[in-house]
Amino acid sequence: MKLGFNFYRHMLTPENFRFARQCGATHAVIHLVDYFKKKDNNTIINDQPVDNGDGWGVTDREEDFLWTPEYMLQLKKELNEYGLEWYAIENFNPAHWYDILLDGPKKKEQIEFLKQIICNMGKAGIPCMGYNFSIAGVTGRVKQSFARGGAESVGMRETNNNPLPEGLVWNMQVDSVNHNVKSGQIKHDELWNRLHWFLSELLPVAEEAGVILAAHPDDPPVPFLRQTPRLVYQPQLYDKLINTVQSTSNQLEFCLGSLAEMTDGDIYDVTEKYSQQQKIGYIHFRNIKGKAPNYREVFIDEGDIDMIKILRILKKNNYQGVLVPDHTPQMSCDAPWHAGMAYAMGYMKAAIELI
Ligand SMILES: [Mn+2]
Repeated sequence: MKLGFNFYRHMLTPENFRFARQCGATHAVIHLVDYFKKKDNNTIINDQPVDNGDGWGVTDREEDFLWTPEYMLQLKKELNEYGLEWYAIENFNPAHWYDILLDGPKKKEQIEFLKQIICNMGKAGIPCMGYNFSIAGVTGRVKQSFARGGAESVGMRETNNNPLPEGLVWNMQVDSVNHNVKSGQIKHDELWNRLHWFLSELLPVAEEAGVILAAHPDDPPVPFLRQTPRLVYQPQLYDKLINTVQSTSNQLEFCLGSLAEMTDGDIYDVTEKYSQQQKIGYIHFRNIKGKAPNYREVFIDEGDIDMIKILRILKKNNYQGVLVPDHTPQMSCDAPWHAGMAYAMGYMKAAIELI
C-alpha cells in the first residue's frame, strides 16, 4: 500500500509538495480543475467545498494547457524532484464533458477530447484517472463544527432537491451548456445508458494507454439530487458499474466515506469484495458518522469506520494501490487544512506500519 496526498488546483506549489513528502507521502493525486473560480474571476480559496445552491465556481476551457502531455510531463518532473510520483488525476473538467453527462449534441466531440486526455496521460506515465459520472455533482452539504473538539468539517442534514439551475453541470457553472438539453427529469436507466456509452468509448483507449478509469461513488449517496438521478448511491451498484463494460481498466475510486454513508451494505464486506476482485484504483481513506442523508465528516479515528480493520482487509487481499485522505476536518491553528491533513497522514502511516 502506498501513501498518497491529494492536491487541489490552487495547492500545486513547491511548498505543498515538500509538505506532502514531509507527511510521508510518496504519491500524488492531482485535481487539475479549479473548482473555486468565481464569475468576477476571483478565486476564493476553499479547502472544504460547499455551496449555497449556486455551485462551487465557474469553469471554462481557458486552462486546457493543463491537459497536454507537455504540461503533464513538466508537473510530473517537478513532483519527482520533491520525491513524489504522480499516481492519478482526479476529475474531468465539466467544460470538457457536460454533453456526455447530459447526452447533448457535443458529446461525440467531447469524448474525442477525453480520449486525447487519456492518451496524454499514457504518454506522461500517469496510471489512473478518477472520475465522478454525475449530473448534479457534490452539493447540499453544510460546513459546521461537526468533528471532535469543535473542528469544522462538512456534513449533510437533508437532500437538496431544488431543481438544477440552468448552466450548472457537475455543480459548476458552464456557460457553454446548451440550455435546451434537459439535465433532469430522466430515469436511472437513462443515466446508466449514458455511462455505458462513455465507458464503451473510453475504456479501449484507456487499456491501450495503460490508464485505469476509477469511478467515485455518489457524494452525497442519495438516489436523486436536484431532481436528477444518481448512479452509485448504494454499494452493490458498483457491481453494475463494473459489469457495464468488462475491462481491466474499469475500476473504482473507492471512497470509504461515501460508501459508509450508504444505507445498504457493510463497509468491511464491500472493501473485501472489491479489493479481492482487484478493482480498486485508489482509495479515499476518510471517516464519517451517520448515514445519508444525515451524516458528518469527522477525524480519521473518531468515525463509524474501523480504519485499522479496513487496512487489514486490504493487506490480506494484497492491495497495492494508493490511499489518500480525501477530506479532513480543519484544525484550530494558523494552517487549519494542513494540520488536518498532517494529522490524517500521520495516523495512516502509523496504521500501515502497524498492520
Ligand atoms: Mn471521496
